[in-house]
Amino acid sequence: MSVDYSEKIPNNVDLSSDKTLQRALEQWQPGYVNWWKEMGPDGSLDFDVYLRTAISVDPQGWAQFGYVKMPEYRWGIFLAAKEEGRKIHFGDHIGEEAWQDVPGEHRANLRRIIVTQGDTEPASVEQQRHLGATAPSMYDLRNLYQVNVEEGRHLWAMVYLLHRFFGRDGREEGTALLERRSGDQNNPRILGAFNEKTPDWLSFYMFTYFTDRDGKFQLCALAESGFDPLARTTKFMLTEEAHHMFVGESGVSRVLQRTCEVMNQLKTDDPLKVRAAGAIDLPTMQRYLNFHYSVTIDLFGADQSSNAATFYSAGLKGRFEEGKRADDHILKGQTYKVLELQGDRLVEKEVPMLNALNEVLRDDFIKDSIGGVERWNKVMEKAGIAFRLKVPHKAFHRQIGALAAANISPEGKVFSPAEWQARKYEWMPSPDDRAFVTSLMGRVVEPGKFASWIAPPAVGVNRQPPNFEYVRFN
Ligand code: BYC
Repeated sequence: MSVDYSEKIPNNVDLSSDKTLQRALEQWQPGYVNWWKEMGPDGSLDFDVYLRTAISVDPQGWAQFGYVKMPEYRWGIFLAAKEEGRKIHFGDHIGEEAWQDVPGEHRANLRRIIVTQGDTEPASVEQQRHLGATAPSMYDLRNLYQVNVEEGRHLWAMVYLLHRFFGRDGREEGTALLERRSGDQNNPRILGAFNEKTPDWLSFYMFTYFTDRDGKFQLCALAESGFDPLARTTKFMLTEEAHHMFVGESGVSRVLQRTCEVMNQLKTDDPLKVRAAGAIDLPTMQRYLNFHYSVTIDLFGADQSSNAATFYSAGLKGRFEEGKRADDHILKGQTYKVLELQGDRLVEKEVPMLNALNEVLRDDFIKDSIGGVERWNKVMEKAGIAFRLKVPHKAFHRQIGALAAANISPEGKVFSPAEWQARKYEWMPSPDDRAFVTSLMGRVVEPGKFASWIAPPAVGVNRQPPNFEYVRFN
């Protein structure tokens, strides 16, 4: 499964044996590079960046590190190895051979899933494009660029599927993916969180912790797909996603570590004193967490969705770790609990599980997210500080699904719309919080130096020493 780098488009799918497809993708390629130059990391075209590139899709052998100018990064098409005799293992087609081509009756739904997934990838690059100007260190700058080039490759992964399996409309969707823009009034990205700004590095770490984790769960669900090429491409994408979540988890952890150092040095828990010392106070960390968590759990869609039921029963999108679950994998007649607002109370109600599969995946995500928040709390515990972070109630600040109409506090209490509005900046970053965080964002890019508000990482990328030159600015 090694990658052929002699081709214009590196790939492990024997692209040269399908000239029509190769030509179509080679025609899309310059548009992609133009998009990168216009919407990719600002002012970085000439930098040499210490990046990893896939050399094979085997778990051990895939990363190779070296200096690359990002517009010349070898984006390409990598599918995980084919599993011979693979069968569809959930839904109405359970037990049938996995599809190597798109079944006609599921074409529209599959295209929609692939386009939605593909749309998030360039969106995140657009959201992050100005962060290079305020990097807290050269190490962090390099990690940002690594995340960005890999999101670019994830777009390639989806565009390959569109071109290879969806003919003309697939090619049109491929073009449209380069035309929508994050936050654009007239032509926005498809999902809400991908039209929010990522204006500062705290937002970036929260985004890569929470929102890239939505990526993990959605990709895991798609890696179960009965449409084998989708399963194989998302399997490989997951190996890249892991690094993005690491950037988020370790980033937040380093911010907390620095804050705790300052609190202990000054023997204070007064947010204003912590801020005056150039660190980010813990209540502000909680408010950022509340915001990113709530916009991310919206990405799982409505709590009851006939689309979700169709995707599952048709064998297009499974559950997280579908293969490890001990039930009938058809789910007809089963139920699941979702929340509903009744008067001034949130109550649980049993609904058909097939319709609640967005909620099932959201709940799996929530469990996984909490794990990392507990690891963050260990930083405070070790420093002897009593403050603990926690994820807000799942009904807090929702815009999608039945709970969008409710006004819920992070503790899960129901408020009137006016009360909720009056208190929202206790719970989410206020303009003042954002201005403070922005004020800390000066650029620190000398090798081995770090901004005042973040601790250095425990180890360097690819075990490089602390003062390693990750980016050459030329
Ligand atoms: N914002 O029936 P519903 C990643 C729409 S992240 C705006 O619940 P469904 C990454 C919905 O489209 C992973 N609109 O929808 C992370 C529908 O619209 P229409 C991305 C929303 O289909 C970081 C309507 O509301 N991958 O990879 O069950 C960096 C009714 O909703 C939103 C995927 O999402 C929203 N948040 O569920 C880079 C996987 N939510 O048709 C990358 C593919 C829903 O009525 N996508 N709507 O106009 C899917 O599986 C599904 O499309 C969703 C939505 C789970 C997202």
